[in-house]
Amino acid sequence: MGFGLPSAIGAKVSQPDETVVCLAGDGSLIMTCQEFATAVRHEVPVKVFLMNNGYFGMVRQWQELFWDGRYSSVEMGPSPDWPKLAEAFGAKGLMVDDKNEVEGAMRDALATEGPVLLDVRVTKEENCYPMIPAGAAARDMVG
Ligand SMILES: Cc1ncc(C[n+]2csc(CCOP(=O)(O)OP(=O)(O)O)c2C)c(N)n1
Ligand SMILES: [Mg+2]
Repeated sequence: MGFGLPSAIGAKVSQPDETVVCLAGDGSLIMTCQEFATAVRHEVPVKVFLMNNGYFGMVRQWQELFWDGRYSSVEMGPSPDWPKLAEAFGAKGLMVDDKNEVEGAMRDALATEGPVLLDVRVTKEENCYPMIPAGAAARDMVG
């Protein structure tokens, strides 16, 4: 967590002719979003696609499936307005909340010059599979 944006900046600096996209969760991006300042300062045009579910989703899923839905410290609470946050650093901020518009929004983000954040509002409690319960073996994975 938090590794995506800084490493995307490094990847783009080392491979300037390649398109570099960072796929990040909201819990992860909040840890290092200040690096938009670095991307803007050094003109590194990384594209960040944020999967914004308002949760530490992997941990929430554990609590839903294995702890009877007793959520603790997994809701992000008052998250920033992500596009505004990107704009505050001098990057471009975009948002999409309609799944029929995601592809177009991604194309727009890729076509926009400079560092871009695309805030993709996803279903808040969608689960990801497969996963392995705590203490279980790989053959016991749920999915
Ligand atoms: C530095 C760090 N802290 C904590 C964790 C444990 N952890 C793994 S996934 C996760 C939640 C991730 O939330 P988010 O980035 O919003 O992604 P989501 O699962 O919601 O898609 C946490 C806390 C980690 N992997 N790395
Ligand atoms: Mg999340």
